[in-house]
Order: sequence, then structure tokens, then C-alpha cells
Amino acid sequence: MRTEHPFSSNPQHPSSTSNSSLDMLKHTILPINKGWTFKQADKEDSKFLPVAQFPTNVHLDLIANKIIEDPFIGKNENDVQWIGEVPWVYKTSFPSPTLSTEQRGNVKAVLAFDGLDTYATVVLNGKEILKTEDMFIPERVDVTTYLKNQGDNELEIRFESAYLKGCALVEKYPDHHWGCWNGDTSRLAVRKAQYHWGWDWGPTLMTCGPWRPINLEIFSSRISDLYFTTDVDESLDSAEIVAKADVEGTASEVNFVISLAGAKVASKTVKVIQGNATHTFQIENPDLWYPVRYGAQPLYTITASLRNGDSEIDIKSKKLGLRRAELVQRPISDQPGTSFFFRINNIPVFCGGSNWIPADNFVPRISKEKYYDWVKLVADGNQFMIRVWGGGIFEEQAFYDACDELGILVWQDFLFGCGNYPAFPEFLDLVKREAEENVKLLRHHPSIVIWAGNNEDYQYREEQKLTYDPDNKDEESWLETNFPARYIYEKILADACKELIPDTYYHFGSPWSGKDTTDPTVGDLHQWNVWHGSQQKYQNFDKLVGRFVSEFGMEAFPNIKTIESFLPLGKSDPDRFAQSSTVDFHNKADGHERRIALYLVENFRYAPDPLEQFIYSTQLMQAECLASAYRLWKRQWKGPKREYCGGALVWQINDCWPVTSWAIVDYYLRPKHAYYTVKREMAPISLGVTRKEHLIPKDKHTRAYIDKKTEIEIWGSNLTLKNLKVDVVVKAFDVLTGKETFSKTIKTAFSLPENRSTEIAAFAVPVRHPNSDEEARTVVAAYLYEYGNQIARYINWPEPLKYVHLQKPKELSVVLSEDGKEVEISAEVPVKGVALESEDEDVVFEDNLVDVVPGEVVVIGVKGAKKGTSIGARYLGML
Ligand code: BMA
Repeated sequence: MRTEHPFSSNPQHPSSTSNSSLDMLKHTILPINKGWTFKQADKEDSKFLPVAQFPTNVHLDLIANKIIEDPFIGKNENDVQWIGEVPWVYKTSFPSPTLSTEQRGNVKAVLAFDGLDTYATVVLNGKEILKTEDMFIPERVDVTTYLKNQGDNELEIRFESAYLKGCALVEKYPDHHWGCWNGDTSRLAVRKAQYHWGWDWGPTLMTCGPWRPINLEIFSSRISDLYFTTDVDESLDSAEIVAKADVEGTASEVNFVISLAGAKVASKTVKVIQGNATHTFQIENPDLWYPVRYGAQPLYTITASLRNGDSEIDIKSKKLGLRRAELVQRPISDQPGTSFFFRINNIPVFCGGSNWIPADNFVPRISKEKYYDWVKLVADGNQFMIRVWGGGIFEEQAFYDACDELGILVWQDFLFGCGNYPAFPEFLDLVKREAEENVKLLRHHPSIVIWAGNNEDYQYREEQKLTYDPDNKDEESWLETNFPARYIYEKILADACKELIPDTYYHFGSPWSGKDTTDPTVGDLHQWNVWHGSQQKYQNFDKLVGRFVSEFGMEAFPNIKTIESFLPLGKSDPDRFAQSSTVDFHNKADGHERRIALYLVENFRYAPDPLEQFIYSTQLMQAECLASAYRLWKRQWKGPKREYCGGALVWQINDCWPVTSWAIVDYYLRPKHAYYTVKREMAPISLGVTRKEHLIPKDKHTRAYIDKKTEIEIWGSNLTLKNLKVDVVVKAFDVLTGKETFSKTIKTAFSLPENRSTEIAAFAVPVRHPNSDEEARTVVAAYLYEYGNQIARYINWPEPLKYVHLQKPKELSVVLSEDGKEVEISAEVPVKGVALESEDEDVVFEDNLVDVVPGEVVVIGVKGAKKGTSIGARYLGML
């Protein structure tokens, strides 16, 4: 029997496809991205207004229509809170695709919503077709019989307040032990980006809207998913790719083609059996995908074309990287616990890297280019890994594409953070679908090497002393406890990963160790006893090491231009000073004024004015702090069976708005100085020096006769895969006079084996009169030379730096080379933290915040400068 198909066959229609590619069965995707308007849904008298872009969200549209001021400026955030408590409606119209008479009857029309944020009711031509409750779940609705024959189709999406819905759910389940850090508990009940509720680095902006694309798909048969598993043999000589295509409809054959750099590597046509086509390919001598620095990032393309007889009716392709990725957790020598490090293509990688939060409160406006630029900054910063933190989103494909392309490993959290999540049945259903859909969307990226269940929910459990018995394996019983989300992390997400990505490691949470989350000997660790917690000195980071430190951080002010961007009157704003209420408003961390002040006052002579120098002081402090963590933890990467620390991920690389936070690069992609000190620490070859004071009483009771020994320890970190022989030179300088007081080659042809840190020497600070004040005025400079070339340097200072009588150099020379490609810095006294600056935003320094000692010229690469570009400099003690 032939049913009459509702599609129009009007050839005049602008979106008519009858003359083009829409032959009878071809899968066609028509973006529904035009003509959208929006308005507040509960305000009868309000008019529909045009959207700013598509996809979009309500804040972007209100800003574009000048209904609200930019919430990132001043304290405007306060004035826009009402937006999150009212409903909004979006609508558009679109034509039905034109089909020939023959085409009618056997095609399906599906509206595909890639993401609706969050509680949406979708109405098509007056009929409700969908209700959603999770911004991360893509939805597909068969609308074949709802599309109009004639005229346009009306599509309307109404969004309820997610905040109020969340509050209602909290009230509906009064027996759950609701509680969280950051935001409020209503967020725990709602499957929406948790940072929308506000975080300790981000504003509360409860947005809503069609935040990801909407498409109308027309097909009779299609490839609903193209996926694969890969297995690279331990020998690295061959790889197996099991390619799979899920097929909807009756088309009978899939042709798989694997190609590399445009050349075909393998292909196979296979029959579709029960909606699936599968083929196993063996690739000999595969071109392997490596993390940046360890090799290239070749990406194969796998293409599946769906055929019916001779015609191709659908085609899908994905990029694919072949690599072996392992997380090694095994006993180590001489220390308790187990290692935690990543081994890629059999190479153990010390994973220096960063944590990532969403790059904007309004994700739809983040361009592909911006994602690329962010990931490029990470790669250029000598970092190997990004952790996509659980309070944000499953990122856009462009982000992971950039990671694949640039060789950045990804640690992906599932989207739960800092709280005790509920586990009522509807919630669990959403969580399961959300996990499965998003794992499917992301599983092809070679950059993703680990998934984790949540961010700090086990830590929250510990703080609240919620029930958790690791020995109780009865999954259903977990739901009866006051920590029911264990069922999510250890059952639902674990099962989803086991089924969909059996070749990728799944970790129950971050941090997670199976024991106490603060156990430094197993699993990963969030080390917040600098800044939060016991507020330790950063000089003690060596005592705070863990097997893999997946979070630690320190705040610093952003660039002056970034501050001026959020001050309503910019440069001339009366609040343009460090302690002003607007500047404070743009810092969301608990006790931030005290903590920044604490770490500044402990270490430097500083003043809040002028603002530029204060910003510099905070950035110097953050830079010193974070670099010491990397340096001291990397020291614990000691080679096979002695991987006492396998990685360090700084909290955080980026910001979602202009703010003072832990970020090392601000919202406008302006690096803070820590970006550079971290980059130096993660260089292929580096040198570490630390200074320790030992007090040795002459006898048991004396308080008067105590020998003070100030010792320096020197080590080298060779992260390359080559054994090195180096000469080690140590020099000392008097801070006051700039005189060189010591110079010696302390080692010749010293061995620095590949991929590890090696202790070089420990000895008393070279001074003429030990145990005097001389140590406190002696700067130690250490250098590594290979074949006479300097390959690493490090300058060690007496600490705290505030005690040091720093001299203002008479001749701080900062010279831009003729060709504008290098800056040379020199001075006649030791200078701490020389920061180059340029008014010209096109000028990019390859390094910054360097220490200088007399007799050397420090050369810094620079891009974007021309002859005559003015370069300024700032240093500690300048003002
Ligand atoms: C960590 C993160 C975030 C937070 C950061 C700074 O623990 O997981 O929740 O923003 O600390 O407090």
C-alpha cells in the first residue's frame, strides 16, 4: 500500500533540493539555522527578536539585542540573574524539502537536535514532538508525518528555568543528602553544565537555548554511527582496526576505505547484517600517532559509504590515530604504593599539562579557531596533557580535533563535580544515556587516553563522611546509602566504558586511588595544600608530591588589558586599582584577598600600587609557585620502576571570562608569566636546583651552638629519549655587588640517562665564610653544556626573596635585534624575574620572566616585532 507523503514538491522553494544531490535515497542534512527569533516566554506583550547567531543561547541574544549589558563587564552579572529564573522561547520556520513523486513514500525525515540547554519542549506545527532534560544528550525525532505538505513548518522550543526545576527536584527528594562545593545544590539534580551555577573562578550565568546545531535529515537509509577499535601490537609493527558502521534502513552494503595523506591504505566492502557492517583490517608498519615532541601525529581517515546497488546513499568519515596507550599502575622500587603514568607507544611520558574548563560562559560563540589557538598554546607551552574537567562540558569536536592534530593527550572527566549527586531512577536513566551518547561522539579521538567518573565527588564524600565501604561489591545496595552516586561512577559509567570503549582506561573519579583520596602513593591526587587546605609554602612542594598530581594551583591577576576590559570605564575607571570592589568582584575564590596576600607577603616586597607592578608581583608569585611544583615533582620521575611521580596537571590553563583565577593564560589568551616558567620546566632538558637549610646543634641541649649548613642540591631532567653526557657548571654571585664569587665545572661528561631526572650533586652554597650572612646574599647559577653548547640553565636564589637586598641594575639592557626576532637581556647585578612587555598585542615572546646574572646574555625569541618596536621590562624590586 502506498501512503501519501506529506513533503512538498514545490520546485520554487529556496531550499528545494530536487535538482541537486537529493536523489531518491541520498542522506541529506539540512541545517535549521535561519530565521530564528526568541523572547521571554511568560511575557505576553514582549516581541520576538532576532537571535545573534545559531546555535545560540539566551544571554548572547539578549546582549545582541541590547536588552542586557555584557555580563562580563563590571558587576553586570548581578543585574542579569533574572534571566535564569524565567522561561524562554525560540522559534523559526523552515520549508519541507522538495521531493519528486518517486522519492516520496520511502524516505524518513528526522529532526536532529545536537544539544538543547536544558529543559526544552519542542513543538513542530503545533504538535509537541520532544521534551528534554539533559543539555548533553543529542536527540533525534522522526518527524516524517509531522512535516507540512504545503507552506513552512513552524518549529518552536520553549526552555524552562533549569535553576527552578533543580530547586523543585531537591524538594522532591528530601531524603537525599544534598550538598556541594560551588554553586548550589539545585545543580546536582540537573544535567546541565555545572559551572553555569557559578564556580570559584566563574560567574553565575544560568543560560539556556539551542546551544548546538539543529538539522533536518532526509534519508531512506543512513549510517547512524561509524566507529572502530584499534589495537597496536606491542612490537609497534602492526595494528588491527576493527571498523564498524551501524546502519538504519535497508541499504545492504558498506564500503570501508582507510587512507593516509590522501593515499588509500586498505578497503573492503561488506554486507550489512542486522543493521551493522564490520570489518577487521590489519595494517602493517602503521604510521603511529605520538604525543607532541615524541613523534608525528599522522591521522588516517576512515570512510564508510553506504550503498544500495550502484548508488551511494550515505557517506561518513572520521579521523583515526594509531597508538598504544596504557596507564601503568604497578609496584615501584623503594617506595610504597603503585605508579600512575601513561605509556604511549611503549614510551613512558612524564605528563606535564593542564586542567581545562569551558573557554566561555557562552559556548556557542567559541570559534573553531579559538579552540585551536588554545590547544596550540598548550602544545607550544611544552605541555602534553589536558584534563577536561567534570564541571564543564563534553567539549566541541573542534577541541579534540586540535588535540589530535597537535599531539595533546586528553584526560576526559564525566560531568559531575564537587558534590553528592542524587540517584533517583529518572536521573540514572539520563546519566546512562548521556554517558553512552557522549562516549560514542568522542571515542574516535586518539588524543583521549583516559576517562574519569567525576571531579572530587569522592573527596566531597570523605569530607561529609558519607557511607562508602570499598569491600561492598553489591551494586544495588550502594543506592540505599547516603552516597548513592557511587552507583553512577562504579556501575553505570564503568559499564558504558566497558561496552563502548573497552580499549580505553576508565578511572572512577579524579582523584581516585581506591583508598583515601589524599593517599599520595596510589592513583591520582589533587594537591591543594598550597592555596587551599593547610596553605603550605610552595617551597615545600617536594613534600606534597603524589604519583600523579592531576590538580594543584595558585592564583594570579590577569594582564592589565584584561582588567581594563572588564572595568566599565577601562583605563580611566575609578576602580582601576588592585583592591577595588570591581576587581574583587572578578575573583570568585573564597578568601582570595587573604590568600594572594599571604603568598605575596611570605615571599616578596610588594605594594598594591601601581596596579601594573602589583599584577606583576602576583604573576611572579604564581610563576615561582607552579614552576617549583613541576620542578620538584619531575625530579621524582626517576626512570624504570622509579616513576614516583608520573605527571602534574596545573589548575588551570584557561578562564571562561575576564577574572583573577588560577589560570595561567587569561580569557583573552594572554599568558600570565607562569605559562612561561611552566614551559621552561617542561623543556626537553632542564636543570633543577634547590636550597635547603640544615641546623645541626653541637650537642643535645644547646640552643646557642648550632651549625647552620645551607646546601644546594642539583639535578638534571632529561625528558628526551636520548642518553646525554653533559658538563655541569656552577657559578655564584653576590647579590649586592654583582661580583662573581665562584665558578667551577663540577662535572664533566656526566651521564643524564634518557627520560628521567638524575641527581647531580649536593654541596654547601659556595661562600667564603660559611654560616655567615653570605649565603643569604649569594645567587647560584647552574648550567648544563653538551659539546660546549649551553642546553639548560637555572638560577637559584636565597629565599624568601623578600629578605634579599635586591639591587636595581644600573644597566639593565633589553635590546631587540635588528631583525626583530630576538631580545637580548643583560645586567651587571643579579636580577630576579625580568618580564618583557610590549604595548603591541602582535608581539609574542617565546619565553619570559627570566632571571639574569652578570656576565651572561639571555636571549628570548620574539614574534611579531619589527625594527623599532618598543619592548619594556619589569623586574622584582624595580619599584
Ligand atoms: C579544584 C577543582 C575546581 C576548583 C578548583 C579551585 O579542586 O576541581 O572545583 O575550581 O579546585 O578551587
